[in-house]
Amino acid sequence: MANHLYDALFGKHRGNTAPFLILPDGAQITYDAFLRQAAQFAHALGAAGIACGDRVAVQVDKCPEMIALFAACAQTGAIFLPLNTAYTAAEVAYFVENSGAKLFVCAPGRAEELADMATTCGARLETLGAGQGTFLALSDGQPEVFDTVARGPDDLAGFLYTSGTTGRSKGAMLTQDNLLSNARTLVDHWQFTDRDVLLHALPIFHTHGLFVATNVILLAGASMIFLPKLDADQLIAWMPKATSMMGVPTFYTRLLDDPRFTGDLVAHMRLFISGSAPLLADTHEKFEARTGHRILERYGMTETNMNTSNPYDGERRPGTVGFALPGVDVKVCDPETGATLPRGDIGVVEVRGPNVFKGYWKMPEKTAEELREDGFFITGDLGRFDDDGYLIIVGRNKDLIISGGYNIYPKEIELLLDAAPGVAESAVIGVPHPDFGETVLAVLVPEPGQSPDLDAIAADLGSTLARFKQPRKMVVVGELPRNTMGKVQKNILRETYRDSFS
Ligand code: MLC
Ligand code: AMP
Repeated sequence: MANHLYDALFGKHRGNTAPFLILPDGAQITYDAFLRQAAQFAHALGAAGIACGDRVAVQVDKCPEMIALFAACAQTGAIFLPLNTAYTAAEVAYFVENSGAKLFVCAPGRAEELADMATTCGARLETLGAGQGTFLALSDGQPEVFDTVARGPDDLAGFLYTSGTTGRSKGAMLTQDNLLSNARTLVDHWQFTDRDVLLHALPIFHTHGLFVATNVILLAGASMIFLPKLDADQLIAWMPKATSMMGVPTFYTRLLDDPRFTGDLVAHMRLFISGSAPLLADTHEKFEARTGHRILERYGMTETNMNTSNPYDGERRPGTVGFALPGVDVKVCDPETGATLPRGDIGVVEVRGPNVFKGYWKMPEKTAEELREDGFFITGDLGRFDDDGYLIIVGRNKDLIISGGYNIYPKEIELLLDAAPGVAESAVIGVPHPDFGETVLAVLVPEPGQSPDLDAIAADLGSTLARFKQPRKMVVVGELPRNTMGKVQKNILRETYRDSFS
Protein backbone atom coordinates (compact mmCIF):
# COMPACT_ATOMS: atom_id res chain seq x y z
CA MET A 1 0.00 0.00 0.00
CA ALA A 2 1.18 3.52 -0.65
CA ASN A 3 2.93 5.27 2.18
CA HIS A 4 4.17 8.74 1.18
CA LEU A 5 7.23 8.92 3.44
CA TYR A 6 8.16 5.27 3.85
CA ASP A 7 8.10 4.51 0.11
CA ALA A 8 10.33 7.46 -0.80
CA LEU A 9 12.88 7.23 2.00
CA PHE A 10 12.97 3.53 2.76
CA GLY A 11 10.82 1.18 0.66
CA LYS A 12 12.55 1.95 -2.62
CA HIS A 13 15.85 0.63 -1.25
CA ARG A 14 14.64 -2.95 -0.81
CA GLY A 15 17.27 -5.16 -2.43
CA ASN A 16 19.80 -2.33 -2.59
CA THR A 17 23.12 -3.77 -1.47
CA ALA A 18 24.92 -0.44 -1.35
CA PRO A 19 26.07 0.68 2.11
CA PHE A 20 23.68 2.91 4.02
CA LEU A 21 25.70 3.14 7.25
CA ILE A 22 29.45 2.88 7.77
CA LEU A 23 30.19 2.28 11.43
CA PRO A 24 33.22 3.49 13.45
CA ASP A 25 34.82 0.00 13.31
CA GLY A 26 34.51 0.03 9.51
CA ALA A 27 31.58 -2.43 9.36
CA GLN A 28 28.89 -1.55 6.86
CA ILE A 29 25.11 -1.95 6.94
CA THR A 30 23.57 -2.18 3.50
CA TYR A 31 20.26 -0.60 2.68
CA ASP A 32 18.73 -4.05 2.25
CA ALA A 33 19.97 -5.37 5.61
CA PHE A 34 18.78 -2.18 7.28
CA LEU A 35 15.30 -2.55 5.76
CA ARG A 36 15.01 -6.17 6.77
CA GLN A 37 15.67 -5.18 10.36
CA ALA A 38 13.25 -2.25 10.08
CA ALA A 39 10.51 -4.67 8.92
CA GLN A 40 11.20 -6.87 11.94
CA PHE A 41 10.91 -3.78 14.11
CA ALA A 42 7.57 -2.97 12.46
CA HIS A 43 6.32 -6.42 13.54
CA ALA A 44 7.76 -5.85 17.01
CA LEU A 45 5.83 -2.58 17.28
CA GLY A 46 2.65 -4.57 16.57
CA ALA A 47 3.66 -7.14 19.16
CA ALA A 48 4.11 -4.29 21.65
CA GLY A 49 0.54 -3.16 20.95
CA ILE A 50 1.42 -0.16 18.77
CA ALA A 51 -0.97 0.77 15.99
CA CYS A 52 -1.10 3.49 13.36
CA GLY A 53 -1.23 6.96 14.97
CA ASP A 54 0.23 5.86 18.33
CA ARG A 55 3.17 7.82 19.67
CA VAL A 56 6.46 6.01 20.25
CA ALA A 57 8.82 7.99 22.52
CA VAL A 58 12.47 7.06 22.02
CA GLN A 59 15.43 8.04 24.20
CA VAL A 60 18.16 5.83 22.85
CA ASP A 61 21.88 6.38 22.31
CA LYS A 62 22.83 6.96 18.70
CA CYS A 63 22.84 3.58 16.93
CA PRO A 64 21.61 2.10 13.63
CA GLU A 65 18.70 0.47 15.49
CA MET A 66 17.30 3.90 16.34
CA ILE A 67 17.01 4.76 12.65
CA ALA A 68 15.46 1.34 12.01
CA LEU A 69 12.86 2.23 14.64
CA PHE A 70 12.18 5.50 12.80
CA ALA A 71 11.69 3.48 9.59
CA ALA A 72 9.43 1.01 11.42
CA CYS A 73 7.29 3.85 12.75
CA ALA A 74 6.96 5.27 9.23
CA GLN A 75 6.04 1.83 7.87
CA THR A 76 3.37 1.18 10.51
CA GLY A 77 2.06 4.76 10.65
CA ALA A 78 3.17 5.21 14.27
CA ILE A 79 4.47 8.64 15.29
CA PHE A 80 8.18 8.76 16.08
CA LEU A 81 9.10 10.96 19.03
CA PRO A 82 12.86 11.12 19.60
CA LEU A 83 14.19 12.60 22.86
CA ASN A 84 17.54 14.12 23.80
CA THR A 85 19.59 11.46 25.61
CA ALA A 86 20.70 14.12 28.10
CA TYR A 87 17.17 14.57 29.48
CA THR A 88 16.66 13.54 33.09
CA ALA A 89 13.80 11.29 34.24
CA ALA A 90 11.85 14.38 35.33
CA GLU A 91 12.16 15.93 31.88
CA VAL A 92 11.29 12.70 30.06
CA ALA A 93 8.20 12.19 32.22
CA TYR A 94 6.68 15.37 30.81
CA PHE A 95 7.20 14.29 27.18
CA VAL A 96 5.86 10.79 27.66
CA GLU A 97 2.87 12.01 29.62
CA ASN A 98 2.08 14.99 27.38
CA SER A 99 2.35 13.02 24.14
CA GLY A 100 0.34 10.10 25.51
CA ALA A 101 3.05 7.79 24.16
CA LYS A 102 1.97 4.16 24.35
CA LEU A 103 5.52 2.93 24.11
CA PHE A 104 8.67 4.39 25.61
CA VAL A 105 11.94 2.95 24.34
CA CYS A 106 15.02 3.83 26.38
CA ALA A 107 18.68 2.84 26.59
CA PRO A 108 19.16 -0.50 28.40
CA GLY A 109 21.30 1.21 31.04
CA ARG A 110 18.49 3.56 32.06
CA ALA A 111 15.58 1.09 32.25
CA GLU A 112 15.68 0.77 36.02
CA GLU A 113 15.72 4.53 36.54
CA LEU A 114 12.86 5.16 34.07
CA ALA A 115 10.56 2.16 34.64
CA ASP A 116 8.35 3.77 37.31
CA MET A 117 7.95 6.90 35.23
CA ALA A 118 6.80 4.85 32.23
CA THR A 119 4.30 2.94 34.38
CA THR A 120 2.93 6.16 35.89
CA CYS A 121 2.50 7.62 32.40
CA GLY A 122 0.80 4.45 31.15
CA ALA A 123 3.51 3.66 28.60
CA ARG A 124 4.97 0.26 27.93
CA LEU A 125 8.74 0.25 28.47
CA GLU A 126 11.19 -1.41 26.09
CA THR A 127 14.93 -0.95 25.77
CA LEU A 128 17.15 -0.59 22.72
CA GLY A 129 20.82 -0.03 22.02
CA ALA A 130 23.44 -1.17 19.51
CA GLY A 131 22.84 -4.91 19.21
CA GLN A 132 20.91 -5.10 22.48
CA GLY A 133 17.67 -4.42 24.29
CA THR A 134 14.28 -5.95 24.95
CA PHE A 135 12.85 -4.38 21.81
CA LEU A 136 15.55 -6.05 19.74
CA ALA A 137 14.67 -9.36 21.41
CA LEU A 138 11.00 -8.76 20.56
CA SER A 139 11.94 -8.30 16.91
CA ASP A 140 14.10 -11.39 16.82
CA GLY A 141 12.69 -14.04 14.49
CA GLN A 142 9.98 -11.73 13.13
CA PRO A 143 9.46 -11.77 9.34
CA GLU A 144 11.80 -9.54 7.34
CA VAL A 145 8.95 -8.15 5.29
CA PHE A 146 6.02 -6.13 6.55
CA ASP A 147 2.83 -4.99 4.81
CA THR A 148 3.34 -1.23 4.76
CA VAL A 149 0.43 0.71 6.24
CA ALA A 150 -1.09 3.25 3.83
CA ARG A 151 -0.30 6.83 4.84
CA GLY A 152 -0.71 10.09 2.97
CA PRO A 153 1.21 13.38 2.88
CA ASP A 154 -0.86 14.99 5.66
CA ASP A 155 -0.58 12.12 8.11
CA LEU A 156 1.63 12.71 11.12
CA ALA A 157 5.09 11.17 11.07
CA GLY A 158 6.92 12.70 14.01
CA PHE A 159 6.67 14.82 17.13
CA LEU A 160 9.64 16.90 18.20
CA TYR A 161 9.36 18.76 21.48
CA THR A 162 10.60 22.29 21.55
CA SER A 163 10.76 24.36 24.70
CA GLY A 164 8.65 27.43 25.15
CA THR A 165 8.98 30.88 26.66
CA THR A 166 6.63 29.82 29.46
CA GLY A 167 8.95 26.98 30.42
CA ARG A 168 6.60 24.25 29.11
CA SER A 169 7.71 22.25 26.08
CA LYS A 170 5.46 22.00 23.04
CA GLY A 171 5.17 18.98 20.77
CA ALA A 172 5.63 20.12 17.17
CA MET A 173 3.54 17.84 14.94
CA LEU A 174 5.32 17.08 11.68
CA THR A 175 3.58 15.38 8.80
CA GLN A 176 4.98 12.93 6.31
CA ASP A 177 5.11 15.64 3.69
CA ASN A 178 6.72 18.21 6.00
CA LEU A 179 9.66 15.81 6.18
CA LEU A 180 9.64 14.47 2.64
CA SER A 181 9.11 17.74 0.79
CA ASN A 182 12.01 19.30 2.71
CA ALA A 183 14.34 16.34 2.14
CA ARG A 184 13.54 16.48 -1.61
CA THR A 185 14.31 20.18 -1.72
CA LEU A 186 17.59 19.73 0.15
CA VAL A 187 18.83 16.80 -1.96
CA ASP A 188 18.21 18.87 -5.02
CA HIS A 189 19.53 22.16 -3.66
CA TRP A 190 22.70 20.72 -2.17
CA GLN A 191 23.15 18.25 -5.08
CA PHE A 192 23.34 15.04 -3.04
CA THR A 193 23.61 11.84 -5.08
CA ASP A 194 24.14 8.17 -4.35
CA ARG A 195 27.89 8.79 -4.61
CA ASP A 196 27.87 10.94 -1.49
CA VAL A 197 29.30 9.81 1.82
CA LEU A 198 28.23 12.05 4.67
CA LEU A 199 30.29 12.39 7.83
CA HIS A 200 27.55 12.14 10.46
CA ALA A 201 28.54 13.01 14.04
CA LEU A 202 25.37 14.87 15.05
CA PRO A 203 22.83 13.51 17.50
CA ILE A 204 19.80 11.88 15.81
CA PHE A 205 17.10 13.09 18.17
CA HIS A 206 16.81 16.55 16.57
CA THR A 207 15.86 17.99 13.20
CA HIS A 208 19.45 18.51 12.09
CA GLY A 209 20.86 15.00 12.54
CA LEU A 210 17.65 13.12 11.74
CA PHE A 211 15.31 14.98 9.43
CA VAL A 212 18.01 16.90 7.56
CA ALA A 213 21.12 14.70 7.50
CA THR A 214 19.60 11.21 7.64
CA ASN A 215 16.60 11.89 5.43
CA VAL A 216 18.75 13.55 2.78
CA ILE A 217 21.06 10.53 2.70
CA LEU A 218 18.14 8.09 2.53
CA LEU A 219 16.45 9.99 -0.24
CA ALA A 220 19.64 10.24 -2.27
CA GLY A 221 20.55 6.59 -1.63
CA ALA A 222 23.92 7.79 -0.33
CA SER A 223 25.98 6.53 2.63
CA MET A 224 26.82 7.97 6.01
CA ILE A 225 29.80 7.45 8.25
CA PHE A 226 27.85 7.07 11.44
CA LEU A 227 29.90 8.35 14.40
CA PRO A 228 28.51 8.38 17.95
CA LYS A 229 29.33 12.03 18.64
CA LEU A 230 31.61 14.91 17.76
CA ASP A 231 35.15 13.74 18.34
CA ALA A 232 37.81 15.62 16.38
CA ASP A 233 40.07 12.53 16.21
CA GLN A 234 37.30 10.51 14.59
CA LEU A 235 36.27 13.27 12.20
CA ILE A 236 39.84 13.72 11.05
CA ALA A 237 40.39 9.97 10.72
CA TRP A 238 37.25 9.49 8.61
CA MET A 239 37.44 12.71 6.57
CA PRO A 240 39.37 11.07 3.68
CA LYS A 241 36.44 8.65 3.11
CA ALA A 242 33.76 11.35 3.13
CA THR A 243 32.42 13.73 0.51
CA SER A 244 30.39 15.99 2.77
CA MET A 245 29.73 16.95 6.38
CA MET A 246 26.90 18.64 8.27
CA GLY A 247 27.49 20.20 11.67
CA VAL A 248 26.62 22.91 14.14
CA PRO A 249 29.19 25.76 14.38
CA THR A 250 31.03 24.01 17.25
CA PHE A 251 32.04 21.31 14.72
CA TYR A 252 33.84 23.92 12.66
CA THR A 253 35.51 25.78 15.54
CA ARG A 254 36.79 22.51 17.02
CA LEU A 255 38.17 21.37 13.67
CA LEU A 256 39.89 24.71 13.21
CA ASP A 257 41.44 24.37 16.67
CA ASP A 258 43.15 21.17 15.50
CA PRO A 259 46.42 21.59 13.56
CA ARG A 260 45.82 18.20 11.86
CA PHE A 261 42.82 19.73 10.10
CA THR A 262 44.44 21.00 6.92
CA GLY A 263 43.52 21.95 3.39
CA ASP A 264 45.12 18.73 2.12
CA LEU A 265 42.93 16.62 4.40
CA VAL A 266 39.74 18.04 2.87
CA ALA A 267 40.84 18.90 -0.67
CA HIS A 268 38.59 16.11 -2.01
CA MET A 269 35.48 17.18 -0.04
CA ARG A 270 32.41 18.38 -1.94
CA LEU A 271 30.46 20.23 0.73
CA PHE A 272 30.50 21.49 4.34
CA ILE A 273 27.14 22.62 5.75
CA SER A 274 26.47 24.49 8.99
CA GLY A 275 23.27 25.30 10.83
CA SER A 276 21.21 25.22 14.06
CA ALA A 277 23.07 28.22 15.47
CA PRO A 278 24.81 31.28 14.03
CA LEU A 279 28.12 30.59 12.32
CA LEU A 280 30.37 33.54 12.99
CA ALA A 281 31.59 35.23 9.81
CA ASP A 282 35.05 34.93 11.39
CA THR A 283 34.74 31.12 11.52
CA HIS A 284 33.57 31.05 7.90
CA GLU A 285 36.56 33.13 6.84
CA LYS A 286 39.11 31.15 8.87
CA PHE A 287 37.71 27.93 7.44
CA GLU A 288 38.09 29.23 3.91
CA ALA A 289 41.60 30.48 4.60
CA ARG A 290 42.61 27.07 6.00
CA THR A 291 40.86 24.80 3.48
CA GLY A 292 39.71 26.78 0.47
CA HIS A 293 36.13 25.58 1.20
CA ARG A 294 33.32 28.02 1.85
CA ILE A 295 30.93 26.58 4.44
CA LEU A 296 27.33 26.58 3.23
CA GLU A 297 25.15 28.01 6.01
CA ARG A 298 21.44 27.32 6.15
CA TYR A 299 18.64 28.21 8.57
CA GLY A 300 15.85 26.12 9.97
CA MET A 301 14.00 25.07 13.06
CA THR A 302 12.12 22.22 14.64
CA GLU A 303 8.70 23.50 13.54
CA THR A 304 9.71 24.20 9.96
CA ASN A 305 12.63 21.99 8.96
CA MET A 306 14.88 24.04 6.66
CA ASN A 307 13.77 27.43 5.41
CA THR A 308 16.71 29.13 3.76
CA SER A 309 20.10 28.19 2.43
CA ASN A 310 23.10 29.82 0.90
CA PRO A 311 23.50 28.80 -2.73
CA TYR A 312 25.34 25.65 -3.78
CA ASP A 313 26.58 27.36 -6.91
CA GLY A 314 27.00 31.06 -6.40
CA GLU A 315 28.26 33.13 -3.54
CA ARG A 316 28.01 31.67 -0.03
CA ARG A 317 27.96 34.83 1.98
CA PRO A 318 29.41 34.75 5.52
CA GLY A 319 27.09 35.97 8.27
CA THR A 320 24.00 35.23 6.19
CA VAL A 321 21.71 32.22 5.86
CA GLY A 322 21.11 32.75 2.15
CA PHE A 323 17.81 32.70 0.30
CA ALA A 324 14.42 31.06 0.80
CA LEU A 325 14.52 27.45 -0.37
CA PRO A 326 12.38 26.61 -3.42
CA GLY A 327 8.72 26.40 -2.39
CA VAL A 328 9.30 28.28 0.87
CA ASP A 329 8.14 31.88 1.39
CA VAL A 330 10.20 33.96 3.79
CA LYS A 331 9.33 37.49 4.88
CA VAL A 332 10.52 39.94 7.51
CA CYS A 333 7.66 41.52 9.41
CA ASP A 334 6.83 44.16 11.98
CA PRO A 335 6.61 42.27 15.30
CA GLU A 336 3.55 44.28 16.39
CA THR A 337 1.43 44.50 13.23
CA GLY A 338 2.75 41.57 11.18
CA ALA A 339 3.09 43.89 8.15
CA THR A 340 5.91 43.03 5.74
CA LEU A 341 8.79 45.46 6.20
CA PRO A 342 10.80 47.15 3.43
CA ARG A 343 13.99 45.33 2.44
CA GLY A 344 16.80 46.12 4.87
CA ASP A 345 14.60 46.72 7.91
CA ILE A 346 14.93 44.39 10.88
CA GLY A 347 11.84 42.43 11.90
CA VAL A 348 10.54 39.00 12.81
CA VAL A 349 11.15 36.29 10.24
CA GLU A 350 7.99 34.49 9.10
CA VAL A 351 7.99 31.40 6.90
CA ARG A 352 5.42 29.40 4.93
CA GLY A 353 5.67 26.28 2.83
CA PRO A 354 5.12 22.52 2.72
CA ASN A 355 7.88 22.24 5.34
CA VAL A 356 5.89 24.08 8.04
CA PHE A 357 4.43 21.88 10.79
CA LYS A 358 0.76 21.31 11.56
CA GLY A 359 0.72 22.86 15.02
CA TYR A 360 1.55 22.01 18.63
CA TRP A 361 0.08 18.84 20.07
CA LYS A 362 -2.91 19.60 22.26
CA MET A 363 -2.03 23.30 22.42
CA PRO A 364 -4.40 25.04 20.01
CA GLU A 365 -3.90 28.44 21.66
CA LYS A 366 -0.09 28.22 21.30
CA THR A 367 -0.53 27.10 17.71
CA ALA A 368 -2.79 30.07 16.99
CA GLU A 369 -0.24 32.46 18.54
CA GLU A 370 2.57 31.31 16.27
CA LEU A 371 0.97 29.90 13.12
CA ARG A 372 -1.08 32.42 11.17
CA GLU A 373 -4.25 31.42 9.35
CA ASP A 374 -2.59 32.13 6.01
CA GLY A 375 0.06 29.51 6.84
CA PHE A 376 2.93 31.78 7.89
CA PHE A 377 4.80 30.62 10.99
CA ILE A 378 6.19 33.35 13.24
CA THR A 379 9.69 32.06 13.94
CA GLY A 380 10.61 34.49 16.73
CA ASP A 381 13.95 35.08 15.01
CA LEU A 382 14.88 38.63 14.09
CA GLY A 383 16.32 39.16 10.65
CA ARG A 384 16.78 41.42 7.68
CA PHE A 385 17.48 40.99 3.99
CA ASP A 386 20.68 42.54 2.66
CA ASP A 387 20.79 44.45 -0.63
CA ASP A 388 21.10 41.25 -2.62
CA GLY A 389 18.30 39.44 -0.81
CA TYR A 390 20.43 37.28 1.48
CA LEU A 391 18.74 36.79 4.85
CA ILE A 392 20.72 37.76 7.93
CA ILE A 393 19.58 36.48 11.33
CA VAL A 394 20.42 39.35 13.66
CA GLY A 395 18.95 38.09 16.93
CA ARG A 396 15.85 36.67 18.54
CA ASN A 397 12.53 38.11 19.59
CA LYS A 398 12.17 35.12 21.92
CA ASP A 399 14.05 34.57 25.16
CA LEU A 400 16.18 31.66 24.00
CA ILE A 401 19.78 30.54 24.44
CA ILE A 402 21.43 28.30 21.84
CA SER A 403 24.36 26.40 23.30
CA GLY A 404 26.26 24.13 20.93
CA GLY A 405 23.10 23.88 18.81
CA TYR A 406 20.82 22.95 21.72
CA ASN A 407 17.96 25.29 22.56
CA ILE A 408 17.59 26.35 26.16
CA TYR A 409 14.65 28.42 27.38
CA PRO A 410 15.66 30.60 30.36
CA LYS A 411 12.15 30.44 31.83
CA GLU A 412 12.47 26.74 32.56
CA ILE A 413 15.63 27.37 34.61
CA GLU A 414 14.36 30.56 36.24
CA LEU A 415 11.29 28.75 37.58
CA LEU A 416 13.58 26.27 39.36
CA LEU A 417 15.98 28.94 40.62
CA ASP A 418 13.17 31.17 41.91
CA ALA A 419 11.98 28.24 44.02
CA ALA A 420 15.47 27.52 45.43
CA PRO A 421 16.10 28.21 49.14
CA GLY A 422 17.23 31.76 49.83
CA VAL A 423 16.55 32.99 46.28
CA ALA A 424 14.09 35.84 45.79
CA GLU A 425 14.30 35.94 42.01
CA SER A 426 16.57 35.11 39.12
CA ALA A 427 17.38 35.94 35.53
CA VAL A 428 18.99 33.43 33.20
CA ILE A 429 20.88 34.74 30.18
CA GLY A 430 23.04 33.48 27.35
CA VAL A 431 26.59 34.84 27.18
CA PRO A 432 29.27 34.27 24.51
CA HIS A 433 31.23 31.03 24.89
CA PRO A 434 34.24 30.08 22.75
CA ASP A 435 33.18 26.44 22.25
CA PHE A 436 29.36 26.45 22.46
CA GLY A 437 28.73 29.88 20.90
CA GLU A 438 26.57 30.80 23.87
CA THR A 439 26.28 29.35 27.34
CA VAL A 440 24.01 29.72 30.36
CA LEU A 441 24.69 32.21 33.16
CA ALA A 442 22.28 32.70 36.07
CA VAL A 443 21.95 35.94 38.01
CA LEU A 444 20.39 35.46 41.46
CA VAL A 445 18.89 37.94 43.88
CA PRO A 446 18.84 36.60 47.45
CA GLU A 447 15.90 36.84 49.83
CA PRO A 448 16.59 39.67 52.32
CA GLY A 449 19.29 38.61 54.78
CA GLN A 450 19.96 35.29 53.00
CA SER A 451 22.98 34.05 51.11
CA PRO A 452 21.95 31.18 48.83
CA ASP A 453 24.11 28.05 48.85
CA LEU A 454 25.18 27.97 45.20
CA ASP A 455 26.65 24.46 45.39
CA ALA A 456 23.42 23.07 46.83
CA ILE A 457 21.39 24.87 44.16
CA ALA A 458 23.65 23.49 41.41
CA ALA A 459 23.28 19.98 42.84
CA ASP A 460 19.49 20.30 42.89
CA LEU A 461 19.40 21.50 39.29
CA GLY A 462 21.65 18.57 38.40
CA SER A 463 18.99 16.07 39.36
CA THR A 464 16.22 17.83 37.42
CA LEU A 465 17.73 19.45 34.35
CA ALA A 466 19.78 18.03 31.50
CA ARG A 467 23.43 18.99 31.92
CA PHE A 468 23.51 21.24 28.86
CA LYS A 469 20.78 23.46 30.42
CA GLN A 470 22.53 23.88 33.76
CA PRO A 471 24.12 27.30 34.35
CA ARG A 472 27.88 27.25 33.82
CA LYS A 473 28.10 30.17 36.22
CA MET A 474 25.86 31.71 38.91
CA VAL A 475 26.33 35.21 40.26
CA VAL A 476 24.55 36.87 43.15
CA VAL A 477 23.47 40.53 42.88
CA GLY A 478 21.48 42.94 45.03
CA GLU A 479 18.80 43.56 42.42
CA LEU A 480 18.02 42.98 38.74
CA PRO A 481 18.00 45.92 36.31
CA ARG A 482 14.41 46.75 35.31
CA ASN A 483 12.79 49.16 32.88
CA THR A 484 10.00 51.53 33.82
CA MET A 485 7.45 48.79 33.15
CA GLY A 486 9.22 46.58 35.71
CA LYS A 487 10.53 44.16 33.07
CA VAL A 488 13.99 42.70 33.69
CA GLN A 489 16.47 44.21 31.24
CA LYS A 490 18.32 41.12 30.13
CA ASN A 491 20.21 43.12 27.50
CA ILE A 492 21.96 44.99 30.34
CA LEU A 493 22.81 41.72 32.09
CA ARG A 494 24.11 40.22 28.85
CA GLU A 495 26.34 43.26 28.41
CA THR A 496 27.56 43.14 32.04
CA TYR A 497 28.52 39.47 31.88
CA ARG A 498 29.49 39.17 28.22
CA ASP A 499 33.16 38.45 28.96
CA SER A 500 32.53 35.81 31.63
CA PHE A 501 33.89 32.99 29.47
CA SER A 502 36.31 34.74 27.17
C1 MLC B 1 27.32 18.73 25.75
N1 MLC B 1 27.41 19.53 26.82
C2 MLC B 1 26.91 20.73 26.53
C3 MLC B 1 26.48 20.63 25.19
N2 MLC B 1 26.74 19.39 24.74
N3 MLC B 1 26.79 21.84 27.26
C4 MLC B 1 26.24 22.89 26.67
N4 MLC B 1 25.79 22.87 25.39
C5 MLC B 1 25.90 21.75 24.64
N5 MLC B 1 25.46 21.72 23.38
C6 MLC B 1 28.01 19.28 28.13
C7 MLC B 1 28.03 17.86 28.60
O1 MLC B 1 26.92 17.61 29.42
C8 MLC B 1 29.33 17.82 29.40
O2 MLC B 1 29.21 18.46 30.62
C9 MLC B 1 30.24 18.69 28.59
O3 MLC B 1 29.36 19.64 27.95
C10 MLC B 1 31.00 17.95 27.53
O4 MLC B 1 30.16 16.98 26.99
P1 MLC B 1 30.48 16.20 25.68
O5 MLC B 1 29.50 15.11 25.54
O6 MLC B 1 31.91 15.84 25.59
O7 MLC B 1 30.19 17.31 24.62
P2 MLC B 1 30.35 17.13 23.14
O8 MLC B 1 30.10 15.75 22.69
O9 MLC B 1 31.63 17.69 22.76
O10 MLC B 1 29.10 17.95 22.61
C11 MLC B 1 29.14 19.24 22.19
C12 MLC B 1 28.39 19.33 20.85
C13 MLC B 1 27.02 18.62 21.01
C14 MLC B 1 28.24 20.77 20.51
C15 MLC B 1 29.18 18.64 19.78
O11 MLC B 1 26.28 19.28 22.01
C16 MLC B 1 26.28 18.52 19.74
O12 MLC B 1 26.47 17.60 18.95
N6 MLC B 1 25.38 19.48 19.47
C17 MLC B 1 24.54 19.46 18.33
C18 MLC B 1 23.15 19.79 18.70
C19 MLC B 1 22.18 19.64 17.53
O13 MLC B 1 22.22 18.70 16.77
N7 MLC B 1 21.31 20.61 17.36
C20 MLC B 1 20.36 20.63 16.30
C21 MLC B 1 19.00 21.03 16.82
S1 MLC B 1 17.88 21.10 15.44
P3 MLC B 1 30.15 18.15 31.85
O14 MLC B 1 30.08 19.36 32.66
O15 MLC B 1 29.49 16.96 32.48
O16 MLC B 1 31.52 17.86 31.33
C22 MLC B 1 17.81 22.74 15.04
C23 MLC B 1 17.19 23.10 13.76
C24 MLC B 1 18.24 23.40 12.77
O17 MLC B 1 18.37 23.54 15.70
O18 MLC B 1 18.25 24.47 12.17
O19 MLC B 1 19.08 22.52 12.59
P1 AMP C 1 15.30 24.46 17.21
O1 AMP C 1 14.06 24.96 17.85
O2 AMP C 1 16.16 23.63 18.08
O3 AMP C 1 14.95 23.82 15.96
O4 AMP C 1 16.18 25.73 16.89
C1 AMP C 1 15.79 26.62 15.89
C2 AMP C 1 16.49 27.93 16.08
O5 AMP C 1 17.88 27.80 15.82
C3 AMP C 1 16.02 28.97 15.10
O6 AMP C 1 14.79 29.57 15.49
C4 AMP C 1 17.17 29.95 15.11
O7 AMP C 1 17.09 30.81 16.23
C5 AMP C 1 18.36 29.01 15.29
N1 AMP C 1 19.08 28.75 14.04
C6 AMP C 1 19.02 27.68 13.22
N2 AMP C 1 19.89 27.81 12.19
C7 AMP C 1 20.49 29.02 12.36
C8 AMP C 1 21.48 29.75 11.64
N3 AMP C 1 22.05 29.26 10.56
N4 AMP C 1 21.83 30.97 12.11
C9 AMP C 1 21.28 31.49 13.22
N5 AMP C 1 20.36 30.85 13.95
C10 AMP C 1 19.97 29.63 13.53
